[in-house]
Amino acid sequence: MEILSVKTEPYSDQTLGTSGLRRKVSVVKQPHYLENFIQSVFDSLDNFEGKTLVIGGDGRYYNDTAIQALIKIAIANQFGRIIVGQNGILSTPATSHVIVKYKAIGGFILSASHNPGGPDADFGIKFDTEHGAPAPQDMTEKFTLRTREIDHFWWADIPDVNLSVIGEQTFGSTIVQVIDSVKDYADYMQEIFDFKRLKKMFQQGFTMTFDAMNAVTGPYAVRIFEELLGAKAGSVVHAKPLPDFGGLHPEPNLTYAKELVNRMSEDSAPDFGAASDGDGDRYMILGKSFPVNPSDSLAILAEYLDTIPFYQGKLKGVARSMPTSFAVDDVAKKKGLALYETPTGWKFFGNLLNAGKIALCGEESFGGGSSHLQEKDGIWAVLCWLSILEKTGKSVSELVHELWNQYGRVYTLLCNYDIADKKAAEAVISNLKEKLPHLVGQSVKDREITKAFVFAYTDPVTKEVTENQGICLYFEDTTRLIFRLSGTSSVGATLKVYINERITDEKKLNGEPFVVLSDLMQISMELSELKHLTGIQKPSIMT
Ligand code: G16
Repeated sequence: MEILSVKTEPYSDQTLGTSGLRRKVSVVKQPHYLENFIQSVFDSLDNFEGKTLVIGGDGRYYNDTAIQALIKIAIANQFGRIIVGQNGILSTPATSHVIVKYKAIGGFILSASHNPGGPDADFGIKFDTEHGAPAPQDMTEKFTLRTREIDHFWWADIPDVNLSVIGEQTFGSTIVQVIDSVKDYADYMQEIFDFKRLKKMFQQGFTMTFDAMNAVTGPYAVRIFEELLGAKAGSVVHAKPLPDFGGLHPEPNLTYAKELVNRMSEDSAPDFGAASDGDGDRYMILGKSFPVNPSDSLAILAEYLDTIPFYQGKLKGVARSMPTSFAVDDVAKKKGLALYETPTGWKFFGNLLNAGKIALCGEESFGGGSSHLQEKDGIWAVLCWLSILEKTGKSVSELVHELWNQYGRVYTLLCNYDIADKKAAEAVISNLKEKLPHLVGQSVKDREITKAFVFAYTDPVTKEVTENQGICLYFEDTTRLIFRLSGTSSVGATLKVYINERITDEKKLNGEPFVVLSDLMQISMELSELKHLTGIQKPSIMT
C-alpha cells in the first residue's frame, strides 16, 4: 500500500457553523474540498496514531464517496482502527455511543442533519470528541484556522473498502472494522429503559407510529420498537434510509412531518406518534391530534425523568438553550434542580454533562438528550416518553395539560425568514443592536420593553465567554422576542425570530400559537424593520 502526500490549495470558506461544516453538495464536490477539511481536523488533533476513529453517516447522497475518502486519509494518517457502520450508516447518537464504548479518540458524522439530501441539496460533516460530544468551540476554531493554511493531505492509495459486510479488513497497520449499525445502540437502550415493562404495554394493546422520514433512524426504530418491544409490524414508516430521503425534508416538525401529523389527527390514530430527523438526533412527539411543543417536551422529561431507574438520584440539574422556552424553568425550580441557559448549539451542553452538573438538556429545535451520551438523541427521547406513558398510565395530551394547568402554558412560535442576501440579514441584527440602548421603557402596541440585551454565555465549567448569541427583548419576565441568525443554513442566511409568552389564565390554555402570538409577531417585524432592510414580509416557515 502506497501512502501519498497530495499537494492542495486552501479553501477560504471552511468555517464551521452551529454543527460542523454544512454546504451544498456542489461545493463539497470541488477538488480536494473534503480532503482538505478532513486533513485539517487530523492536523489539529494530538497523538492519534495507532488509536481508534469512528465514522458514521445518515446515508445521504455523497456519503459513500466521502466515507471512502475519510477512510483512505485516516489510514494514511496511521490510525490503528477505523470503526464504520455497515454501509456507512450510524446515527449521530449511535456514533457518539460507539466512540465512548470502543474508547475511540473521536469520530466523524457525515450528515447535514435535517437539511434535505440529494445531488442539488446539502451535505455535512461534523466531528465528535472522545466523549462522543460535538467538538467544542475552541476545537472547531482550530479546525477552521488549519483549513486556511493547509498545503497537502495524506492519502492511502487503495481500492474502495467494502462496507457492506460486517467484519475486519487490514490495510498496512490499520484495521477497518465494519460493525452492525444498530446493535450497540439498541443494547445500550436496553440498559437505560425497562424493555420488559414497555413490551407488556404493547402486548396490552398500546399503539404507536414512528416516521423515520426515509432517514437514518429507520433501522434503529424497526429493531427497537417493532422487533424488541413488539409494536406491530408497519408501526415504523419511511423506514429505509434513502440518499435523497425520498424527496422528504427530514426535519420533524409540523410542516415537514405533515403525513404523520395528518395520521395522528385521524379517528383511528394510534396512541402515540413520533418522528426523527436525517441523522437521528432530533425528535417530535404527538398524541392523538395533539403535537407536543419541544420546549414543553423538555419540561415533561424534567418532571418525570427520575421515574426511569437509570436516572434515579442523578437528576441534579437541567439545561436548555436560550431560545428554548422557559417551560422547563418552573419544573426545575419546583424540583430544586439547577438550571443552565446556554447558547444554541449542542456543543454547549458538553461541559455541563461532563462535569455532572446536568443530567438532562434540550432545545426548541426538537433536540433532547441526557447524561447517557453527549449528543442529542431522538430514539432515546421517544423511549423516555414511552416509559413515562407506561409509568403514569396517562395520555400524551393529559400529561401536557397537567403541565399547563400547574405552571401556565408558554406559547411559542418560531418564524424563520430565509434571506438570500446574507449582508441584508446581518444588517437586521446590527440595526437591532444599535437600537438596544434606547429600547428599554419604550412601548410597542401597548407592550413595554423591560429588558433588551445581546445574549452572552460564560461556561460555568471552563469560564470561557461566548458572545453575540442572539438579541433578547423582554416585555415582562415571561414574554420575549429573540432574534438570531441560524448557524446551519448552507446558502444565504436564515433569520430566526423566536416568540414566547406564558399564559396562566386557564380559559386560554388551548389557543392556537399563531393566533395568540400574532401581535408579538407584528411587533417583531416592526422592531426589526425586516421589510425595509430585506424586502421580506412574511416567514418562510413558522413552527
Ligand atoms: C444543530 C445544533 C442544535 C441547534 C440546531 C439549529 O442541530 O446541534 O444545537 O439547535 O442545529 O441551529 P441553528 O438555529 O443555528 O440553525 P442539528 O440537528 O441540525 O445538528
